[in-house]
Amino acid sequence: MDIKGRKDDYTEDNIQVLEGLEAVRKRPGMYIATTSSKGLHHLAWEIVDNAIDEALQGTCDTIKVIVTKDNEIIVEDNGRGIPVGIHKKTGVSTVQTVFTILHAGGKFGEGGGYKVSGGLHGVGASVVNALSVSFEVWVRHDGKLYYMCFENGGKVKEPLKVIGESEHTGTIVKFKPDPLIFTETTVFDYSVLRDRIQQLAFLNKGLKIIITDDRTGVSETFHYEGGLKEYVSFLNKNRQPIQKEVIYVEGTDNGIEVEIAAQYNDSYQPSIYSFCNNIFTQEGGCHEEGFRFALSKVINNYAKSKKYLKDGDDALTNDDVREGLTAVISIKHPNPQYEGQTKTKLGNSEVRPIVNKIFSEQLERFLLENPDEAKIIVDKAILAARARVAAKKAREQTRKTALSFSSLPGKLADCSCKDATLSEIFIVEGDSAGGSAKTGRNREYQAILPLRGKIINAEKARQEKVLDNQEIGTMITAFGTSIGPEFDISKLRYHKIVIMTDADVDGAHICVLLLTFFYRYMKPLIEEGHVYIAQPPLYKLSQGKNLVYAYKEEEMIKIRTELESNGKIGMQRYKGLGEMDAQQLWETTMDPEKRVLKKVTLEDAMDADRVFDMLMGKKVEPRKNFILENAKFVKNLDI
Ligand code: TSJ
Repeated sequence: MDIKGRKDDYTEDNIQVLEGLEAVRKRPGMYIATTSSKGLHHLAWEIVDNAIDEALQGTCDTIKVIVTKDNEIIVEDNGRGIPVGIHKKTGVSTVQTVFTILHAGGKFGEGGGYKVSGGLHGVGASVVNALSVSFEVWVRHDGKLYYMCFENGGKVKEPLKVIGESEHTGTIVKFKPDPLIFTETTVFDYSVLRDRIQQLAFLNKGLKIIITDDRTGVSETFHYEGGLKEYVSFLNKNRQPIQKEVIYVEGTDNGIEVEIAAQYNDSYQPSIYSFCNNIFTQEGGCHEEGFRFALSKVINNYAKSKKYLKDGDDALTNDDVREGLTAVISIKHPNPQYEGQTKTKLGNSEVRPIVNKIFSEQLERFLLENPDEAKIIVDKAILAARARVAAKKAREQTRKTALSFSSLPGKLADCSCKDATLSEIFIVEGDSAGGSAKTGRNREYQAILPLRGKIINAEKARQEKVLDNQEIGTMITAFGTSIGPEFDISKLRYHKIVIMTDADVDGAHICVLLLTFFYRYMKPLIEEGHVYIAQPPLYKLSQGKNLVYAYKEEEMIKIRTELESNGKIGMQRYKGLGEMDAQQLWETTMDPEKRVLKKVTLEDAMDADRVFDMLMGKKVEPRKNFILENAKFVKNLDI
């Protein structure tokens, strides 16, 4: 396009710009998927990711994130500052371009590096502007401090201008999400922000990220020189590592950066997390496949060469060598392709041989240089292989038994409805609550399974042990799906599985045990949204014949204050489900018209696994701290 042409188009471009941001406001779902709390947080990530991009260029080492008292977000970096000159294509400043043209964020500088961006895969800062009531930016560059601001969905309030001097460089963005768009909530959740920020600090070693919540005065700094190595130590914090050090591998091939950290612990489950460009690839993909392939190939070769595996022995499987392995795989790719149901599976096939080569070479060297560590790893895998054979027999036995009895467990009070899509099963803590639930339920479509005995920790025990557990066996039979490799969701007998436990620490513990079992043995139940947590009320308030239930403390205080003005009130704090009679349990917790259920997400279940040991109370201190800190998990349980 020649200069004249550009000039002629200029007004038209301008109209397009306005239409662009208007389109975002008309259909926010197209750009941020949801305007729920999750979408609200996406806005923060979009801005943070832009600052992280600058850090990935090596031009920034500190990022500050602030939540203001007014629920605005401020993100500040000490990078080069967004370019302030006139942008060739738009004829206005680059700053204005970034914030008013869709998809203009990131690589507008020539030969820019990775377009990173989490969650939304980089919709651009302009989308955040479009969905904000106010949006301000400060740029420090060339000794000057520049400022520009927008209002009401990206309308320029003040164009870019110099407002002072500056000795440093960097960018500051401050925005306030528009309550007209985010109708559900405009309140940022500190624990959501801090968890991801800590993860970003682990994934980008050396980068310092400081998060401050002005609403509470809390501030935390995350800065890991060890990066992924420290991430794996963190994940293994409540497990018992069986190796002295975390294995750490890095390399670059064809512009693809690979970083892997791994350490075995004494549990029987793998905890392997992979990322591409800082995005959690929940469904795995080519980087994970390359890693898995290398892991089993190298360990098998080593075991054979050292004669730990004899000539006639079966090779160790992928599962055998992954047992008890905590690992994080992080790659940086200039052109990632995401596939799968949730677009979180890395599809770039060229990544597979690259990760395989880098990890194979360095793992092999590690084993040769550390024969004691190597023996521990091989021994663990060989034990896993034996256990696998035993577990298969146990599963076959379980299936045969289930078939031969071909009847449902005695303590299950089944529903009469045979349509699984309409049926629900309540897993209830304790016999007395189980009794009330059986009496109070709608027996047409609600089944009750009371739990009596202890549920085994599926994280800590071998498969045969897990299957031996009475309570687990009963659940498997009741659900009808079988487990593990034989799991078949089409056989599921109830489309809602509702965990109903007391709203105390022991109840939370049982809940965690159940989630851990589902996560490890029946993951599709969670992935496909069949698992729920019931929310029993915490208080009953009464005034004459008037009864009101409160599910949270704030709610109770509010109701109490309102009722008190009318005279004397009675209040009961429920310590357990058992304190409610059948009618009350139905009304408050089971009646689909009135109850509140929390749908369990994969993240909830993953967290359950991580926080597990703290709840087990083996070490008193962490347990106490957990209960104090677990605002997030208990809140998840409460909602
Ligand atoms: F999201 C955002 F755009 F609002 C935003 C961008 C928010 C924050 C907090 C920081 C940033 C940002 C952008 N920090 N640093 C940059 N860097 C650039 O935009 C930049 C600077 C120089 C050059 C160059 O080629 O010289 C290129 C780029 C992309």
